[in-house]
Amino acid sequence: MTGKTEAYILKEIEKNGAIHMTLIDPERVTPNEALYLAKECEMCGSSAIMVGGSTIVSSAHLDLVVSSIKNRVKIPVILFPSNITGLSQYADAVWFMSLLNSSDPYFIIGAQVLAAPLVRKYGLETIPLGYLIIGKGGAAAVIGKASPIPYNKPELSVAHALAAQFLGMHFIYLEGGSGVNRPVPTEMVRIVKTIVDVPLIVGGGIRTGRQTKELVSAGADIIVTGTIFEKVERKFLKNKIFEIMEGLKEGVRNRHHN
Ligand code: 1GP
Repeated sequence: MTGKTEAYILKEIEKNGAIHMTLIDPERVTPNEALYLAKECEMCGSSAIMVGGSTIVSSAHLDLVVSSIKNRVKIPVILFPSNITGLSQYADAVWFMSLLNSSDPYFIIGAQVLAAPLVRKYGLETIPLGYLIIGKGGAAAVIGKASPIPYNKPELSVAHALAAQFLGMHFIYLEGGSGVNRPVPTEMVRIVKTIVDVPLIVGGGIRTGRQTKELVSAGADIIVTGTIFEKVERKFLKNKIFEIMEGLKEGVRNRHHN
């Protein structure tokens, strides 16, 4: 069954060719800072706010961050949990995700079993997501005990993504790792997109409009950025968001020319 947030995401992709989501790590911001960032991103055309990080120290703080965004921003807030502590009843939906290349069953199905009753109690919309860590993978690779897929082995990404699709997952996320120096290779995105039917999310280490353009023109349906908006000075934030959004639009236009 497709919930309201998922239907909105699919419609946005259909309408725009590709969309952007902003990732906010609740551990790195106050509720006010999160709200400021979410409002700026909404104004500049981001389609949703994702909230999550590799470590969640306080569930109470996560609740404050999510509810402060929810109160003032119209685009959906989607949880991006690294563990059962990443849930909040105030969000619109949760990426109900399995780390496909973890060597620890906890991150493939264990955490999901523990989280499911709470997700139901909170009435959160679940969006099934196959999550795949590529290359170095940053903190997510360490926490999730991933066997990262080498950059030059796109066929391994294809095999994992296809398995996720056959298991019924609605989206595939190619994760380069938050704050890494090198995003997922465009060639890998291109090959996965050619073979896999479900929408493709790409994130990790994306800092420029140019990188966004290349990944979108290779076939990424959703681009996620987090670190770059946290790091840029406030006076340059709007420019940076516009740069990413422009790259996204150019990438879509580029697809039609290829
Ligand atoms: C991390 O893919 C996301 O899970 C975003 O990465 O923080 O590098 O933008 P960045």
